[in-house]
Amino acid sequence: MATVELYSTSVCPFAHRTRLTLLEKGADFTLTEIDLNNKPDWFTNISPNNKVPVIKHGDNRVWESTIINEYLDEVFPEPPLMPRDPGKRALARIWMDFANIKLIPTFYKILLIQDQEKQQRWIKEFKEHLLFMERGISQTSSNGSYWFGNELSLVDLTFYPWFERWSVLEHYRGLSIPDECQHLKRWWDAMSKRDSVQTIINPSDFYIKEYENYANGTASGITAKEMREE
Ligand SMILES: N[C@@H](CCC(=O)N[C@@H](CS)C(=O)NCC(=O)O)C(=O)O
Repeated sequence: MATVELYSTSVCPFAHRTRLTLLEKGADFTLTEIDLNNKPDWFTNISPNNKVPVIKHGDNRVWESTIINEYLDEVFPEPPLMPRDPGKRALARIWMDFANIKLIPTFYKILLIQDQEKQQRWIKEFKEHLLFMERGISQTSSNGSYWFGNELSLVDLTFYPWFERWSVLEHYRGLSIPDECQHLKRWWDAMSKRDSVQTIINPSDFYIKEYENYANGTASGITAKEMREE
């Protein structure tokens, strides 16, 4: 089978999802690091939305991290990272969609929006999302450590990168995980110990420095512009 060619940026949490999935699958891949502040001219020919991650695999080119992960789960079936039961598969997609349309935009708005009153509103909303996730995981995990119990799934890999970047929220906005979120804390702890996570983990200082321009509102990349919109 063809080797996966991944175009990635080490600070990018969306690309982080893809790298974790490839590691969990034990798939062969090459990684081309893209400097988002100085993208090579050829990058627009590879990435239709001018973003990382994107993969080339044989004749296929796939972008959008959630879609890439489902593609990888299909072409590298072992170990499976989606539940087999259709009801649970639907639930997995619901939570991945929640990550993309609710939790993650809120994470960025807390940093990018400088108006104090608005920022506080986003912080409140972010905490509500965490409590909603806590209720979700307490129902699906049946007391295992991962979203669907003892088996890792794409849902875990979809959420994890933003938790590795929690030091940014803590450093710039003083946020910590609400005490009520005991299942989420246990999940985060279990995720942090996985080999795939440990292989590519970055220290808190790295993220604090990299996200400084988000926290002071000066970030001007495509993603920052999109996430700033209210
Ligand atoms: N929805 C996309 C988001 C990808 C994304 O926003 N990537 C960022 C880096 S974290 C990017 O490449 N941005 C280009 C830019 O800011 O110029 C996905 O899930 O893959």
